[in-house]
Amino acid sequence: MDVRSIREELLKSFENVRTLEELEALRVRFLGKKGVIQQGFKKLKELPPEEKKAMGKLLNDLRKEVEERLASVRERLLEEERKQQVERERIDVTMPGTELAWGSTHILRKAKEELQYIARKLGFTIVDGPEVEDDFHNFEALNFPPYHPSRDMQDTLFLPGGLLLRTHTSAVQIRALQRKKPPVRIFTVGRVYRREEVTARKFLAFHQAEGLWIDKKVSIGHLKGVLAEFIKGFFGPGYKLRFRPSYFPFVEPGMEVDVECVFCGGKGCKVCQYSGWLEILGAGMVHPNVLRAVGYDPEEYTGFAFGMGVDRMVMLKYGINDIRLLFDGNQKFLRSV
Ligand code: FA5
Repeated sequence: MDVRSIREELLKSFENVRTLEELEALRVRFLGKKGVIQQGFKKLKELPPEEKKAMGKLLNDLRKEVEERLASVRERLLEEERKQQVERERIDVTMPGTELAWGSTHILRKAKEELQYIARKLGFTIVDGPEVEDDFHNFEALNFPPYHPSRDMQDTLFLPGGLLLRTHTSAVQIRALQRKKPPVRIFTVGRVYRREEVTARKFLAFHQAEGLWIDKKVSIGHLKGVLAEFIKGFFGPGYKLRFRPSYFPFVEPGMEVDVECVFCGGKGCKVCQYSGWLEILGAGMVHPNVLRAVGYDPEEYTGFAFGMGVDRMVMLKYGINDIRLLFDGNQKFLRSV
């Protein structure tokens, strides 16, 4: 067996190795069970004893050398592969990035924030209330007697366990009055629910803003002043208000408030049905029965409350003729307002 020529062949083979697979093939060829070196060891027994020792040493040295070679070539190949990978995955930080679409505030949220800003400036505290209510807060304490036809004014969505989805933010009035001591001056904006047939002007989950001011000697004059400030703050200066008598069980006197048509400036157009006025809210002086229901003395305290239709106000402000557009999430529309 010519160990020297095996060694030469081996060294030459290592020079040509390009991949880890080729290296593995070489390892098998030289070091595997049926490999050249192993075969050499097998043939040792056939040699005369004086040659056996020298040949054994040669083969052992060769095996060691092969192992060292394999290790160093593997290291070289791995290093090359790492370099290629870095090259492949190189990032050009000067390339323009993927443009991310910016979100923006929905006009209903914007309106909510604007109304809250005006309310704060007028000294109201912003509060919140639950959307799942009980009969007491949504109706009874607001002077809607059980089985009274006034309850039909707001078609209600009932839940199991005597609960309901609040039909108006006036329920928050009762919670605030129960929690606080007079004077009470609170403002809330939130979602309310009614079993309505959806039309261009009516939705079944819409938004209201509610204000309540209870103190000694609060008059209807204060109510008019506060509403005028809200309208001016929200729509801009110059819009006239009109107060019309109306009925809500929880106020006396009750009224509905119209704003001069923002589309035609009061001249009369299709939107205001040629009346020059648009209804946006209900209001009135808090009924003595409501104050009594929460333990306030109506002889000592008076106050007013108002409830605005936020979606309707947004429609007027932005000239939107269908309430459904506010809830569709249509980006084309939302970007256009
Ligand atoms: C009320 O809900 C009373 N709680 C308002 C109130 C508060 C009166 C405090 C007195 C004192 P009304 O049902 O009219 O009232 O609703 C108030 C406003 O909500 C309406 O003027 C209108 O702008 C809006 N609104 C009512 N129903 C819908 C609906 N289905 N879709 C969109 N907006 C509505």
